[in-house]
Amino acid sequence: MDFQIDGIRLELIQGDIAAQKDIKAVVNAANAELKTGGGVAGAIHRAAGPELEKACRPLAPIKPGEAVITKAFKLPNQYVIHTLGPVCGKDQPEAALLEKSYQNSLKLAEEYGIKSIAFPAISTGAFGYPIKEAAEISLLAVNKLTSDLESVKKIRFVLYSSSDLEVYQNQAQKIFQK
Ligand code: AR6
Repeated sequence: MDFQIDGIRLELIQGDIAAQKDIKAVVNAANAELKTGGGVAGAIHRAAGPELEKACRPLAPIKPGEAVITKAFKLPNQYVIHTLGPVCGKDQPEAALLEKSYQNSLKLAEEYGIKSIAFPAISTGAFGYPIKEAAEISLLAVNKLTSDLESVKKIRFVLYSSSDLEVYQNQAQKIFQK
């Protein structure tokens, strides 16, 4: 499902964040140490190869809501933007921190002149954020920023399951089709 907002194309798809060939920067749902892990971080580091962890070392640790950027090595992209989402029920205020993760990732994309960026559903796996709330926060974060974006022309959300995609589609229809 696609939307057009302030000249930005917003795409919602089901897929693997490590297989987004036509996208300049993919976002990693990272851990504070920027090491490989499970879920998104595992998929991204496996596909990028060990050089990615080496490149991350001098940038770690990061705090919830922060984002840093590296090259993408063997991934089919140019950059990886690593952000640490909040652990639900632990890092407070969690909604604001999750919003920050999206804002800071988009800010970095702008700084690097990146035209297309793909996000996973940050914090909704190991970090336990409910998908419906997380979908709303992430889509509203994008909605707030679209008018300020100059480089970024395409924002893709890559959802792992069909049920997560459905939740995102429902939230996006509420937010963007008023
Ligand atoms: N592509 C797209 N989405 C995926 C993929 C994939 N390959 N794999 C999982 N998801 P998570 P978090 C979905 O746990 O909650 C890591 O171990 C998944 O279904 O990757 O921010 C790190 O090392 C879920 O909806 O990220 C951290 O310690 C979403 O991506 C911690 O987990 C996020 O799941 C970060 O936890």
